[in-house]
Amino acid sequence: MLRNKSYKVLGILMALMLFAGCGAAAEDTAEPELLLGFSQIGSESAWRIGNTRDIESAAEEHGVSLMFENANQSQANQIDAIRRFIAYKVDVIAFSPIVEDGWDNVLMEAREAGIPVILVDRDIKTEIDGLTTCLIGADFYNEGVMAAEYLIRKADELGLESVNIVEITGTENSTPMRQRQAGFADTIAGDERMHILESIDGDFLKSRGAECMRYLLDTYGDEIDVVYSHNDEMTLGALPEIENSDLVPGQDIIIISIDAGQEAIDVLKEGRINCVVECTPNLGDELMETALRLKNGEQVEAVIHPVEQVFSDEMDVDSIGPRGY
Ligand code: GZL
Repeated sequence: MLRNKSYKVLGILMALMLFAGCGAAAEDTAEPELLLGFSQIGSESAWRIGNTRDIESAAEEHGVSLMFENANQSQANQIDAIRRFIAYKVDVIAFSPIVEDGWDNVLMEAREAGIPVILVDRDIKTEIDGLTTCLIGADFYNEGVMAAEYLIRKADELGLESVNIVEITGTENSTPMRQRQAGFADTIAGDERMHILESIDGDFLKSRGAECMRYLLDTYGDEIDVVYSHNDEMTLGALPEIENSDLVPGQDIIIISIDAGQEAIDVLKEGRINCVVECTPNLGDELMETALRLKNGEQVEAVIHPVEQVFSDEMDVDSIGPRGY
């Protein structure tokens, strides 16, 4: 009797395993819940590389099938990628526009194809309503405000009566460049101590940051009290140029940067820069959750800003943990 019973149990167990296996197999071949086309600007900075990494891992975690294209800093490549996504009939298109202008035609094609578009990181300028459904990205204006508010506190602490500033900006006509510049300028506008000697386009690139700093040092020399740099890459490019001019960054010149990647936090801890405003690259989860809501016909918020903080020599910098980008 025992033997018969064990055969029956064995048969039931094998049937259950077979069913589970089929289920798993069926699950593996199930259509992905969402096919998302994403056009990334390029790989110009640690921030951008961190943003890409975060989007790819979020797609995996959310079971989203991701068509990812790197535009290598070219708007034309981004427009081509969006047209490929339309031809491929993806469910949702997302992209980080390298500059704000020149998107109307391709986004009208996406709208005619019935494919919703999410802006990631940066915004566009358009006179046509309804070309995009949502912007997921930092409040760059506020980043500029936080940078200027730090400088005003620093000038008060040092008792400075006049503050000469040089500004190394990000890519001209990009949202972070326009808004970081405006937020900073509007905040110092009422402070008669503050003078911007010159703003120069560093294109968010380390090499350009070095070139800009070399030009500014040749032009203004030790008149410079502050460098306001729109991202860490350009800041890290500028530092050796300052040191080669026998000036001590963080002491002879106040250095303010934006992004707060690991390298910038490391030089903040060394005292070579004074303030880094955070701009988180970790937008992947919001992107996937928003895209899934759109696929399911749900309403989404028009703008989603992550919460960001300021790291500076006003705090215990050794307490700042790993940044992950
Ligand atoms: C900001 C992002 C900027 C970063 C730069 O959200 O658009 O582009 O600040 C990056 O590092 O190149």
